[in-house]
Amino acid sequence: MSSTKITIHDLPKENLFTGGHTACPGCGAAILVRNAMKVFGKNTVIYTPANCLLVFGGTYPNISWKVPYHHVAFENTAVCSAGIKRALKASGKDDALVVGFAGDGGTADIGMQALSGAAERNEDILYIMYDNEAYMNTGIQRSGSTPYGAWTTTTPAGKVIKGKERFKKDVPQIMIAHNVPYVATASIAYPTDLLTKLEKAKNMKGFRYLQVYSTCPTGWRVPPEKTVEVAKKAVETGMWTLYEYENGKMTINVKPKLDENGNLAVPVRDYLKMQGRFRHMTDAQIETLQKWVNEKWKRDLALEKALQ
Ligand SMILES: Cc1ncc(C[n+]2csc(CCOP(=O)(O)OP(=O)(O)O)c2C)c(N)n1
Ligand code: SF4
Repeated sequence: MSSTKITIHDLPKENLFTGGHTACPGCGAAILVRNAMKVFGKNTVIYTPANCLLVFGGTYPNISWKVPYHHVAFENTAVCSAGIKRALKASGKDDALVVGFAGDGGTADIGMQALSGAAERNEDILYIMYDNEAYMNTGIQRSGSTPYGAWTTTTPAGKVIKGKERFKKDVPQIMIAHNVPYVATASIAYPTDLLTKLEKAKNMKGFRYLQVYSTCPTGWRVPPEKTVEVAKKAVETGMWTLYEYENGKMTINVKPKLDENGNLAVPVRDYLKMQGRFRHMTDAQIETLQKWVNEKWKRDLALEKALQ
């Protein structure tokens, strides 16, 4: 699975997602989209459903996109992107890249049916989920991608419950189960890994899925200047595994430090204490989450071994 590494120094100067947008300071989604557009270039058509990205970059007349961009409804990113690609193909413009950019709510929950259908048909599109782990645009409601224990406005931390009681839905594994050509996880804190994956996905045919860890300082109660630090800690603690699945083979790209027993060396507590959304968590809850992370890491390793 070798490919030429792309670093931020390889990117062109011109922004195809321009400054002046209204994302919060430190928004991971804005960092992702600006850099991704430099990889994709001008021959790109974008679809975004309702989400923060639509609001901060795509509300008329203050539009940041310098390429054609479409919005229809919240639940149909994959099918609208696929329709755009088919229309381009029919009009002799098959060389254009079509990218659907959706949040985790628009992907893991409401967009899942359209996503699954498009993946099963192997539509020729690149689908990117920027994962800020809640419905942020409408006021921080929990999604299927919100982690265990996190405070959101629909999983409050009070006497009855203390944050989300369910674990994070593993959407990349759901996409792998669709047997599509490319599935990868990435993070705004690992730019070379991210840009290399974007470049690779851009140049492939068929259905490609990327899920990118995108810090949300506002919804996570994190100072904006800690955006990248928090994202790095997610990988170091095993809360986020960086891997890619390409034509049936899986590779973990960054392996976190392990102790002498093969367990994750950096405790999940180090990640949680950086964020207000986890502040209320009890020792028992932290232990529950640590167990889940240890098991997830072992499962990721086993999958890598199985998919060689
Ligand atoms: C069918 C439908 N239901 C609900 C909404 C309201 N809505 C707009 S954006 C949004 C949240 C989007 O969350 P997510 O996809 O996680 O993206 P984020 O806002 O976090 O960027 C919701 C619920 C809508 N536009 N359409
Ligand atoms: S709420 Fe979060 S995802 Fe939305 S613009 Fe602000 S930082 Fe970005």
